Amino acid sequence: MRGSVLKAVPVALFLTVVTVGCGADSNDGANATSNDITGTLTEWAVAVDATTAAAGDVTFTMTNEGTIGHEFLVVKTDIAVGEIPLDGDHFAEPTDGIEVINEIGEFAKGTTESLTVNLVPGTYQLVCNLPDHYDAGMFISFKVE
Ligand SMILES: [Cu+2]
Repeated sequence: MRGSVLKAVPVALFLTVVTVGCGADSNDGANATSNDITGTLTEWAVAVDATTAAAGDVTFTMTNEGTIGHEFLVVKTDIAVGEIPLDGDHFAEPTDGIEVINEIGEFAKGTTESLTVNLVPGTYQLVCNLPDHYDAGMFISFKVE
């Protein structure tokens, strides 16, 4: 009995860290407006150098600076950032209330890919939807004016 309690403690701590680290502050310092955006994907965050764009073509040049593969989705939604309901370990595509505009499919660590999308005004999330990655904090809010 004593042994099983001790084994449970590290698991509980790990879950707490993951929950607290859910990317709430990952857009610090990125309030600029741009239609030519550079960003990174890491475990477990999406970061961009501008979080607002003007309506029209927006190019995202994303580098996977993590240690595993990641993908990059541009999602139009009014759902709060990080709160898209999951179907198991990721959100289903489609899910009510979200529109996946386009995506860069999973790409390897250390590589850079770009994606140009035509965006109308609204609120968006830039996310990775690989299993458990969104839940772990791979999302950031994005706005088009
Ligand atoms: Cu990912």
